[in-house]
Amino acid sequence: MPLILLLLACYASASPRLSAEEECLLEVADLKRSIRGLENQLYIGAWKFNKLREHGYFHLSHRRPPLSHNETVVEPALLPTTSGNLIVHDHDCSMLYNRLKPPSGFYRIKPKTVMEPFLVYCDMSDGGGWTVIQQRRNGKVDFNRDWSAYKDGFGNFLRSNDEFWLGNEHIHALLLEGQNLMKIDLMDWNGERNYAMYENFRIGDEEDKYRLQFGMYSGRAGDALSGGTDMKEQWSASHNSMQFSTKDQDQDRYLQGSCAQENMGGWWYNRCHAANLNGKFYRGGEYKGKFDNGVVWMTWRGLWYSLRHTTMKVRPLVFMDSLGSGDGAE
Ligand SMILES: [Ca+2]
Repeated sequence: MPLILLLLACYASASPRLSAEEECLLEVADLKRSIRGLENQLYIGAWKFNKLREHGYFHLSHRRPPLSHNETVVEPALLPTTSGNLIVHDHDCSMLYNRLKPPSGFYRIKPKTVMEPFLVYCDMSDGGGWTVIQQRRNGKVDFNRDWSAYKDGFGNFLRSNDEFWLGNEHIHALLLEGQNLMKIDLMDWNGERNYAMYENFRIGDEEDKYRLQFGMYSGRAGDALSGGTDMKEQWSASHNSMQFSTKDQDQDRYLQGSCAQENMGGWWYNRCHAANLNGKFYRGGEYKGKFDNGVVWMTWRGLWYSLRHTTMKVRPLVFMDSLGSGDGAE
């Protein structure tokens, strides 16, 4: 480790006089600044590498000098998804955005100190700083999965249009502290977009079966998570304070059967739903069937229309992208 050697050399050569000690401290501060600079370069390098894998090409702004005869080409190692020796600072994508303002893409975050870092998609558009917990795009990923799959997360974490569920353990950790804002972006099969936002979206731990809590709604797609505007609908379909259910764990309020089995996804089912974003992916929008099990947001396109794109993304309620930007604040 060159840094340790430099520090040792610095202390070994220091005379007992105070000025030398101060000189050493200055040098250490300089080294710390260099480390931060190198870490920033590492992030940007990791992003470039991801882009390269995604698109198969990448335009480097500075051309690498040609290799000399005795130099060998070193193949880049694949980025580890859950462990490794990269330093992860950021609790979520908003912290990363404030620190480096990188483009949208997959990055590793670490919401709690006692937690392995994990890969998330950061949406750095739409004001920036969004951590994405769910994405539907093309129906390639099966969302009709069991408890342990929803607990740990599933899907693909490589390309911007990949489908995934971040995992209830990760989502719980991500939303544990502070006040946040959940934004749900929707798109129908005509390309029309809509959205709903909820303040203080959070879920309980596994012991409480990842129970959902959320606050005030705003947006244009309607408050489907509260079950709609009708009292009767809300009684049967509000998702607030519901526990999570999957096909193998029924925590819903529908006594005669399993909402998760009928609606083919893991969700905070009541009796059963007015929103079913993890439901079955139907091409074309309108669908027929025994159950209203499509990718549904009832208050916008109704129960018998399955949406084409959905994104569930979260960031702190008070988000100021001017804070901490630039050279990496402490
Ligand atoms: Ca049931």
